[in-house]
Amino acid sequence: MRRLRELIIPGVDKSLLVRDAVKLMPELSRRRFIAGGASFGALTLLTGCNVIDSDSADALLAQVSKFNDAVQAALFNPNTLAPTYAESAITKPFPFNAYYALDDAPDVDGKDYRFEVTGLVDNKKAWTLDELHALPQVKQVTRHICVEGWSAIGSWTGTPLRDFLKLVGADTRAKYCWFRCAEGYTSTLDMPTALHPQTQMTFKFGDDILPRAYGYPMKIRVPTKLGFKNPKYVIGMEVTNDYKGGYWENQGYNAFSGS
Ligand SMILES: Nc1nc2c(c(=O)[nH]1)N[C@H]1C(S)=C(S)[C@@H](COP(=O)(O)O)O[C@H]1N2
Ligand SMILES: [Mo]
Repeated sequence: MRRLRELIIPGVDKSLLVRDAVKLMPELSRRRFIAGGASFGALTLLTGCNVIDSDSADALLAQVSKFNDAVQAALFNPNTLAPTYAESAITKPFPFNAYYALDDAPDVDGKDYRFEVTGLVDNKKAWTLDELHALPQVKQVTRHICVEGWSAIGSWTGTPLRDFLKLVGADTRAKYCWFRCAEGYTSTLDMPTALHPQTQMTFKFGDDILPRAYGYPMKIRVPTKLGFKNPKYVIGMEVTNDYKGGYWENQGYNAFSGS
């Protein structure tokens, strides 16, 4: 992934590209895109296209013409439910993605694993995997959208984060939930997104324990946010009023994907 904000694009007039894209968008997305300021940055984040020349500008327009209104609407408005799909729609194999190759992904030992809950919560505690697995779980089949230009449908099972926040006595008037991962990755969710009914502490992919590739032993699945706001190998959560950013947030990917 590269920084999108400061791209200089020879032969591409950004404002014309935005105007063309608006014309191609379905109704609901168009209204929300315009309400959001119709910026070039939002367009690249929405489509996942890095526009570097006129060919990639064409690719972006082709992408817009395939827009699924319901998916885009959920990304634009955190109060909307993300669409769910039949199990037959699950993408196989589901892609692995990180800022490194799969061989370098964290290999977390489930026996030693602890999920540390800190910050503005009544019950600060380090949870074992057995304790987490004992929580009530639900299955969701949703689409994961990565700004790098791919999307895929997956099946994730776990505990709604809002139920867990209630359980630990989190101050839900706080602004953020900040997540730390085993290899140092971090990400921030704004509290409304953390409390969204589909935001999940995920322990399974399909019917299997979450494989290493997808974040064993726990990821935070957020179908209303882009992929980078879905931290894997999560080892800590802090409820806080301080904006602590995150691995990609700090590199400029914060404009559209949520706080
Ligand atoms: N810990 C950690 N979580 C992460 C990342 C990462 O590099 N490290 N990459 C993010 C990005 S950009 C994407 S698209 C998804 C990919 O998840 P997947 O491997 O399950 O497809 O993980 C997100 N969460
Ligand atoms: Mo991503």
